[in-house]
Amino acid sequence: TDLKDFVEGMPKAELHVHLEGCLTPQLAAKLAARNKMSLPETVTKASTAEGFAFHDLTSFLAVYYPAMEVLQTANDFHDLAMDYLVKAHRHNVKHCELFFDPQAHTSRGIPFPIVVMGYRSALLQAQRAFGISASLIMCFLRDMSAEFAMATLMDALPYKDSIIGVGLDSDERDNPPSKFAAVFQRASKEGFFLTMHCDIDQKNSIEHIRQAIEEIQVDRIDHGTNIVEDTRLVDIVKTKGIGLTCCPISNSIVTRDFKGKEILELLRNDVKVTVNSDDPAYFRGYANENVLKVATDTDVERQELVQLQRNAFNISWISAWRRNHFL
Ligand code: ES4
Ligand code: ZN
Repeated sequence: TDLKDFVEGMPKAELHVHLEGCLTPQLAAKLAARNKMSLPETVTKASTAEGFAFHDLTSFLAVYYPAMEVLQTANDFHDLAMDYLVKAHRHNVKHCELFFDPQAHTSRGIPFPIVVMGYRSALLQAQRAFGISASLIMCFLRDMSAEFAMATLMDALPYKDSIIGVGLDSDERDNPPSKFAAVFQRASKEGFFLTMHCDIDQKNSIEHIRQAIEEIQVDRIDHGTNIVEDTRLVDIVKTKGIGLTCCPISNSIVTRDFKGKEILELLRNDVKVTVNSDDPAYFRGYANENVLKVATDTDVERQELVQLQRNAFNISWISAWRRNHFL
C-alpha cells in the first residue's frame, strides 16, 4: 500500500496532546460569538484557514493563553474536547491521554469543576459514540508557584475517575522539575501517574531530564529527545521502561528541528519513543500528519512505524490503574 494509506490505517494511541492546544480559529470564533465576546486582536491576527500560524515558542504562547479567554462554560470545554475526539477518531486513534491546564482557567476566575466536568462529559460521550478510550492528565504551569500547583492538586482529588496522571508544562526556562518535587511526591502518593515536559530549555535539558528521572521518578517524559546525549540516562529509561512522547511537527516549529534523527536513534536502541501531536490546532498537524512526517522525512521502516504505536499502547496508562488511586 501507499505510505499515506498505511499511516492512516494504523491504529494509534496519542499520549501528548494539550486540549487547550486543540482550539482551532473556527471553534474560537464560534465560542466567542456564543459568549458574546470579541476575540483578542493577537488571536485574530494569527488565525488562518488551516489553523493558527506563528514561528517560535514566544509567538505561540502569546496566542495560546489569550485564545483561552473564549472558554467560559462547561459546555465550551465539552465542545473543545469533542472537536479533538471526533478528529482523533477519524485518524484511527483508539486511545488518548489528554493534557489540560486547569490553572490557565482558574487563574482567570473559571472554577476547577467547570473545566473538568466539561472535559469529562465529552470523554464519556466520545467513548459511548465511537469507542475511543480517553482520560485526562492534569498539567501544572511550571512558571507559576509550587503552592498554586499543590492547591490545584487538592482540587483534582475528587476527579480521580477521569484524571489519571499529572504533568508539567509551559515555560521551562528557570523552572526545573525540582521546583515541584513536593507536589509530584504528593501526587504519586495519591495514585496519579507522573510525567513532565523536558525539552524546550536547551541549556539545562539534560539536567532537567535527570531530575525528572532520579528525583521525581516520573513514569514518562514528554519530548525528552535530548537524552541521546547521555548514555547513562538512556540506560536508566530502558531499564525502567520510561517512555518518551515526542512531537515532530511541534518541535519543527518551536525548536526548528523535528528531532527525526533522535527519535529513530532511540527507537533502534529499544527506548519506548512515541509520536504525538502536542497542540494540533496551533502546529497544524494531528496524529496522521505527525506520523507521516517521520515516515517521509527519515529512513524509518514500516515495521518501525508499527513499533512506535506499540510503544504508545505499551507506555499508556490505559489499564494499569495504580493500586492506591481511589483510596
Ligand atoms: C506547549 Cl509547545 C509547548 N511548550 C510548553 N508548554 C506548552 N503547553 C502547550 N504547548
Ligand atoms: Zn506538550
